[in-house]
Amino acid sequence: MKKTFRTAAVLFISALTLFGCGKAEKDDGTITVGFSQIGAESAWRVANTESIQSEAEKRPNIKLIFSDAQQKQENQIKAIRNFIAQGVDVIAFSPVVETGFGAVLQEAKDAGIPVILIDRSVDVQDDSLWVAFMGSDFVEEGRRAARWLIEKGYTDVKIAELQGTVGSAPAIDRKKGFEEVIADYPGMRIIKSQSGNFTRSGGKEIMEAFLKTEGKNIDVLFSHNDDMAIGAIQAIEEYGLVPGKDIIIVSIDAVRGAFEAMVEGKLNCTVECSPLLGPQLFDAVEALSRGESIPKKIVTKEGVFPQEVAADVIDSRKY
Ligand code: GYE
Repeated sequence: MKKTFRTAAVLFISALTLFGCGKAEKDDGTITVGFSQIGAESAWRVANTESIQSEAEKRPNIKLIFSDAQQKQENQIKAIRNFIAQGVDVIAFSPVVETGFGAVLQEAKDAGIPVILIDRSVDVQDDSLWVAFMGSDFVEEGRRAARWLIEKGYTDVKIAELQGTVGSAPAIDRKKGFEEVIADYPGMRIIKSQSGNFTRSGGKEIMEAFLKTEGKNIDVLFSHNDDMAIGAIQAIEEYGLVPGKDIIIVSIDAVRGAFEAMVEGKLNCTVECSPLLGPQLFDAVEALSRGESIPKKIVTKEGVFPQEVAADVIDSRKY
């Protein structure tokens, strides 16, 4: 296995943030963390939840209050208000979309509760509303998907794009990075682009619609996550085309299902996005509770897995 294909730990960037958090620990040493998860829309999300819950269980001083928002922003806002009312020590959350969280984050700040953003970022004027962000560089992931196509010589292609959840950081940024790179290649054209909401069923449904109108015109599918690509593979087979051959498919996440599809020759490449954020989340929580500074941004270091390496790598995958 090549070094570049390994998931490395983390890369610390950006300035250090000091957070005066006098209240991040109870007298008995217990640190209560309220975590608002987006939902269970994808294999990535399930692995992310597992990473956070299992890491919390390993740490006797951590009490985790887990809340599943079922992909609804209003549920996340409610959950955060509940955490504030309960007086948790730290709030962690993965914002389903980027905008609309300013008011509730201000409430958390006013209550003196530090907020750690996990996986997705928010779009707020005042960056002091959150203490730290930990997750991936989604723009770079989009660039990596496009660069892989170019490296393979797929530069004269009509592309269908399956976008993630509308308004979410990964959907916005992956599209941006991908478009930035293909802008230099006039032969690479996105002819269809729609959201499949990061789910398998969404990916299948939208791909069916793409095929209905464009059929054999589609040379490449760029999917913002593996689950939608897996749904789309089913749609392509049902339509009578061969996924991975008639339509070249590149997606993002590098979950186990993507490796299985690559081993079967149905998916061509997956760009890694690690959901295993539990250990670093609770390291940061504990550092805050000791009154230490933590980095404002911790960006995960990730690789790219083309089909050729899938069989060698599949057994070493952790999600
Ligand atoms: O790519 C997708 C999930 O925010 C990085 O959300 C995450 C994305 C991931 O549903 O599979």
